[in-house]
Amino acid sequence: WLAFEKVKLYTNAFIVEEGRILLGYKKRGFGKDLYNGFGGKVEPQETPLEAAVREMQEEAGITAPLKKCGTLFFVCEDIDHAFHIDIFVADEYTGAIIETDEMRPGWFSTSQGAPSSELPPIPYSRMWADDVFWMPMLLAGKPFIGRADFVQDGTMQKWWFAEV
Ligand code: 6OG
Repeated sequence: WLAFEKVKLYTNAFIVEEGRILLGYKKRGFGKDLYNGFGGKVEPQETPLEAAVREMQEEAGITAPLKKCGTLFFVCEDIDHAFHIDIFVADEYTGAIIETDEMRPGWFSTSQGAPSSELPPIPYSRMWADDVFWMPMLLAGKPFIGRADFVQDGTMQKWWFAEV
């Protein structure tokens, strides 16, 4: 496992409803050109839940009754801090989904390979390499935890994920 010196708190949040999941195409910053949930850094005065709700509003324009469903820990060789990411999910939301400077939201089918769905399948090949390991647990409503270490070229070198 890679060593790290500091840890920073982040959030990542998803809407999952009626056989579909809302992902955002990241237009800038860390994880640019990848699909992900909505989220970012937890500010010093807020709880992870408060940060998750705020980031969902800022990046997708919607308000959701988010619930924590997982905890992830990432270490990147070229970044001096490790990422502790609380993962949240909601099965409803209010407001209208909007594209922002940071994210282009889109719906994807949660039933992999269902030919009847008009939505595209979850685009794992254009997501962080860890996502395929824990996304099935998120979709199944099972709480999860895990760690992944990424080397300089972005390859996931070592990982461990489990239901809790
Ligand atoms: P901002 O830079 O937008 O926050 N994030 C990761 N998500 C996954 N699935 N895998 C990773 O492996 C990640 N590293 C960071 C946390 C960054 C957003 O990206 C997530 C935040 O939601 C390394 O403020």
